[in-house]
Amino acid sequence: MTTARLLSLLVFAAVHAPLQAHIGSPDIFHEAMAGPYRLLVAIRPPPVIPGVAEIQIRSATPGIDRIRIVPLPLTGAGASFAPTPDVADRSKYDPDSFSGSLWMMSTGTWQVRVEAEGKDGKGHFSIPVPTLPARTLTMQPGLGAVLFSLMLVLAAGLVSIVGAGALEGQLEPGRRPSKTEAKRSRKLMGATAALAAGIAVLGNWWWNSEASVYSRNVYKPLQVTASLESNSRLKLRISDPGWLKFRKTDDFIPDHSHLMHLILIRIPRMERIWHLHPEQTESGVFVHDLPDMPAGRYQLFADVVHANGLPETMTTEFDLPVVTGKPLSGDDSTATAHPIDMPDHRRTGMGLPDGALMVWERDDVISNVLTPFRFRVQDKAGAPVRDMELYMGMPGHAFFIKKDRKVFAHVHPSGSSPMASLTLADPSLAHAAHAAQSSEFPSTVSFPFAFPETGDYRVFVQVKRAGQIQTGAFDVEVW
Ligand SMILES: [Cu+2]
Repeated sequence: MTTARLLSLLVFAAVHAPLQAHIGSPDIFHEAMAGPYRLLVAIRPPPVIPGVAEIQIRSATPGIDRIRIVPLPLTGAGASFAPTPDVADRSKYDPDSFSGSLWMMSTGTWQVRVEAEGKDGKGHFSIPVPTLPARTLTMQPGLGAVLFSLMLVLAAGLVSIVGAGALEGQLEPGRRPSKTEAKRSRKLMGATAALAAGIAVLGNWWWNSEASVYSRNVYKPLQVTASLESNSRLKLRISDPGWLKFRKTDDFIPDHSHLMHLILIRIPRMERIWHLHPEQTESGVFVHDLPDMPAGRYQLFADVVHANGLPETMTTEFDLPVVTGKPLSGDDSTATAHPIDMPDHRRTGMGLPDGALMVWERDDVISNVLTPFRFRVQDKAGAPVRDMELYMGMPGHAFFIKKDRKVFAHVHPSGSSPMASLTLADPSLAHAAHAAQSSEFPSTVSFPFAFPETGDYRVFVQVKRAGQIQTGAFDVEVW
């Protein structure tokens, strides 16, 4: 059984993906070592908060006796007081697969701590989980109708009990009620009916006000507008459409040493991509001096991470005239790809500028199935290259983008969480990345990901070799 086949056992039931951090791709994927065990984890955050997150874990290392999972806030005092962990259920069919569900109690950022124990010892890691209410649950019309008729029956019952109690209940057997008594009973019944109606109206008002308070909690991503100043300076203005008070537009923390990762894609053909890092000039304002760019329409995806570890992706479209700008520098990069309206769904190799080849070890791709997307870089002779470096602290960066741009996910070999959020969960990771800088890196990078829905996608993969940032582009039809 290949790794892809083994890992494909991590499957979520297909659901319509609500919009969250990343775009249209709310599930969280993570691949890391928990002590001696390599674990692949998929987490589906709850769509309503409080709600239940679904967790699936597969070990690539055999010999695990038990996996425990526990939810806790990502930051703040609660982060150090873990409740008693739950033991994840082992699959009946695959001894290396585990699953569980955990309650996420409040909106913001949580983490799931995964602890593995087995014949080789123990280990653990934490995965940040944004908890963003994506919708309010609505009552099904059928259930509403049933409950409404039950309420009418109850109200009618109350009225008739009061009426009978006031009239027949007071009479000796055999005596007929007088006119005055009958009138008094009818009055009481009328008053009871008015009271029942009043309670129903007040109840409805209370329900609606609760619902509207909750609907204000439903996650609304930050918004961004783009404008061009002085020919080549791009200005991004971030605004908050109104969500929870704790969200700010000036509390971003560096992720791979940049406050913002900006992806610009020329649309609709997606034949050019830029990965840039604008600077913050004032609260909610970022600027960047663009390189040379052709005129056209562009889609922008801007990744930021808040101080509480919550990642957000903003998006907008805008038009540019021909831009004559500065050469790219630092971590900025650009690449050219074939137009997405002429996709090649069987292409496995993409030539790189120095004659090397980036090869996608591809397999069939099915939506909602967690798959390691593996890319190998080989030299002209077909041998693995030996000049791979970290690009912004990572062996590689991958962007999974749907043709209609309704899905955008920025993924690393460690998974879908930004390094800045992971480091909040485990500060020792920052040192680990630093230490790794000096060693030689493998020529293969692998990204754990599951497409949230079927359709045509493009995958951009970026690696760094001997100081050069190189980008591959591949097309995939997801079933
Ligand atoms: Cu990245």
